[in-house]
Amino acid sequence: APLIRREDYLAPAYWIRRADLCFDLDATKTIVSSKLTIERNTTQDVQPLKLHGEDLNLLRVLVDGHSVSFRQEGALLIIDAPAADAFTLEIRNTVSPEKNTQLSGLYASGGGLYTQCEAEGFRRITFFQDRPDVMAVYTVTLRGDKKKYPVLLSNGNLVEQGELDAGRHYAKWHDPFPKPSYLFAIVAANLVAREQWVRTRSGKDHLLQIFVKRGDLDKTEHAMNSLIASIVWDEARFKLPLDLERFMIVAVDDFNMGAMENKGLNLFNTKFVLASTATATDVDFDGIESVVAHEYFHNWTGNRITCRDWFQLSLKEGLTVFRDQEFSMDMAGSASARAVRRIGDVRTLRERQFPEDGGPMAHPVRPDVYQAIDNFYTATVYEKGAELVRMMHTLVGREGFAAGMGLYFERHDGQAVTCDEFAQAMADANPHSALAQHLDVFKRWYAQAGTPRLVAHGESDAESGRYTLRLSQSNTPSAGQPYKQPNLLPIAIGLLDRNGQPLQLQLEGEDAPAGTERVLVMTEAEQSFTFIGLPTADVVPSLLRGFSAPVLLKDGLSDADLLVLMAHDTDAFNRWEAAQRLGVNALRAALTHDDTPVLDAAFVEALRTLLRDPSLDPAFKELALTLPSEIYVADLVENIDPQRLHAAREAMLDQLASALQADWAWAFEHYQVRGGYLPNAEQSGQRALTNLALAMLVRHAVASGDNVWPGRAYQRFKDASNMTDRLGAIEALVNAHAELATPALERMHALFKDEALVLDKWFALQGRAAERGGKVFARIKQLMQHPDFTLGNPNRARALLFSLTAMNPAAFHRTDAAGYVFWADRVIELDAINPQLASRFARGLDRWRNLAEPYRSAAREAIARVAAKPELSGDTREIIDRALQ
Ligand code: B3K
Ligand code: ZN
Repeated sequence: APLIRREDYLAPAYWIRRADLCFDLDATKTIVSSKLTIERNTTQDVQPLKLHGEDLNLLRVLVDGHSVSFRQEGALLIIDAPAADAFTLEIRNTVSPEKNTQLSGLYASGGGLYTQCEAEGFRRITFFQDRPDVMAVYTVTLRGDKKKYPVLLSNGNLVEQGELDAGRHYAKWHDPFPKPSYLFAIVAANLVAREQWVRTRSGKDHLLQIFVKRGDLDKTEHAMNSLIASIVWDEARFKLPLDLERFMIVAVDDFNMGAMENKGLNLFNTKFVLASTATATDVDFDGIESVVAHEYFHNWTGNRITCRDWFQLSLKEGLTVFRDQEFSMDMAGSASARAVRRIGDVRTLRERQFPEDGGPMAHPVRPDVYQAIDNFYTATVYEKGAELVRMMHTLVGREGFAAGMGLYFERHDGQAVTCDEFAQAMADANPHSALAQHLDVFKRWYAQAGTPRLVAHGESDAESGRYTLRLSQSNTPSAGQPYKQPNLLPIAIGLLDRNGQPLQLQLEGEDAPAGTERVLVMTEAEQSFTFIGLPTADVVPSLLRGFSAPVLLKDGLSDADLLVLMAHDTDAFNRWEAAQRLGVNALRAALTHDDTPVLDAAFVEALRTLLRDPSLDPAFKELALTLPSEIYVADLVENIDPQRLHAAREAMLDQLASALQADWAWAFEHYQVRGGYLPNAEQSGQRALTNLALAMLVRHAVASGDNVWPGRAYQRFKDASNMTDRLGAIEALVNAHAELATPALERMHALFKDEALVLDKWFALQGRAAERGGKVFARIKQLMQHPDFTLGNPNRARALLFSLTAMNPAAFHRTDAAGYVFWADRVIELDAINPQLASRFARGLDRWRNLAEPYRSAAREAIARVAAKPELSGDTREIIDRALQ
């Protein structure tokens, strides 16, 4: 496939102002009649009109009602010389939804018809200038069998509906907001809706609807509550009201990602809509809240102001992730619950985005080049993009940020713009901020790939009471970027004395101390900051509080320093981080020395103290008492041996299970939730901690041949009144390889055989189970043959396959290479069905160069075997080629 470059951007040669579409719906063959009102872009010379089309069967083309000469060249329909500067173009074509296993364009799922158009799916419905800067007003008529498709939906408002002959009916929708084609959607299916009217601040009433299959209605309450909360929040925090008379969410079983923000008609993976106490975990409830919010927030950041071209994807995605993160923090409430959310977000960033930025798919937040845009819906564009927005927020403050958003909408509402325009609005609204002063430096974050490294070195001078912090930053080369310039880093810091007391901060040149925390702004490769008036020379710095910049920090703190931070830091993030770093240090040591891996006594005691500390929230304790994941550590170490890492971490878990046994038993009892299930931050923290405690207790019991805790876990699994406890209990059994794991798995399957989303969990928990002697991998291969397994449903495929490659390094990376052989076979198999899903899965070996031998050579061989397949899709081809580059 050709490379598409950002620098080649040209405005379109034609504008499509209106699109009148009519669908004669049928799963085998749907007829699409399109009438487009087109104007030539008169700022350019006259050029041919080129429309995108993919997998379409063309029936006819008319210009102003007359036939016209046209040609088809590859995936383009070209009309060489349209007669006038303004004309109508009528096209008729057919598509086959039931043959569309890619789930992009118009496709069938469970008897209904659904669309997915972002990024380039609209061209799989009809011929169009399928690019985000072409915005049209859509009027859509849907005609179909009334029994099969009682519900007919599209964007905007319903303007007409009625009966037709032969048991058919129709509905006509009009969306008054001009929109790019990627936001177009239709649904034709047998669904029912939960409905709710809400009044926004201006006094307008709006209808909210959540469409699901009959029988799922009782699982939509949480999604509806999340939607209402999102509407209220966006109006309160950013003065952004709901602009639609009707806002619809439709849940669909077969969906390539989480959800899609089509104007007024969001389509959702059922996973992010349906929840009941019996079937969904706290994590699921949280996921629903944040995805519903994310898609709703896109209505302004994405739909009202959209992207000029796909290189600007982070303009809407980074900003909208930031907004949904802030929303979830505000919903969580307390300062501690906010910190817990921040820790979760940083974990995601470091486990997904950092490895991406250090591997073959490394790309800037605003990429310069791509082959298949679907490959760039990445952790970098989303999560790192959100960190860029968060840094701006840190630099201009909460009020300044709101002002920047205000100016952004004032300037660009209704337009398709670039990342530059967002940054400029933020800077212009805050002219005295460090962001405005160093805007060009800040914008390097959009342009440079790779995770910057920040090295900090502190020096005290006892006599003068000075403490000098020397900072230096660097960034390693990445593809196409041999040299990198320094970034603007907002570094939130505090200084503690040896007893953990916060010290007043006064920089050299300042008249008086200004509190115990501040943000240093670094813009150069090397910079020093000198604090004065310190009462002690024994200073422990707490740097990068709240993870104020997405960098790899090396501050040279000793384990003793980290123990001080872990016990006393007022910044909850850094308190957690200190515990993680002690864990990382121990794991690193285990990888370099041959003796039995152990955690040192002081660290174990510090963990015990933390677990017992009555002033800390259980959610925080659960995070602090969880050792750094194998995935995170693998990214920090070169030449990684996944088997050794797994063995070391397992040994340390055994040690923690045994050394803290009495404490785990105490925590398990002490933090039981009493009273009915609520999916809130407080209760979910308690459940998370009791589940961790139970896992530790079962682990220790199985290791020492004791049956009491496994028996209790099995009982809890059987009797649990909610899915979080049930899943926690069965995972404790499965991960410890307890004998009772087998009957528990059988029972869970029998209980939930008709609940697709629970079956996904059943597959996933086996896919990510702690490996022991190859048993887990063998079971995964066996589960491929299970009657409930299918590659055709993305959730199911992800549950089993992605759990292995993305979450279970020890089961995947085997010395006999069987994991890689399995991976290659599945990439090839999946690619023939669903290229977008396959290219995601293909990324499972992104970091092969970081592996030790024999893994590295075997991984390379597997990738090369996939590369040798001539029939690979463009999506998967790009990933595989980059992996080998
Ligand atoms: N914008 C969509 C993602 C579309 C992915 C296309 N391959 C969902 C979201 O980010 O909200
Ligand atoms: Zn999004």
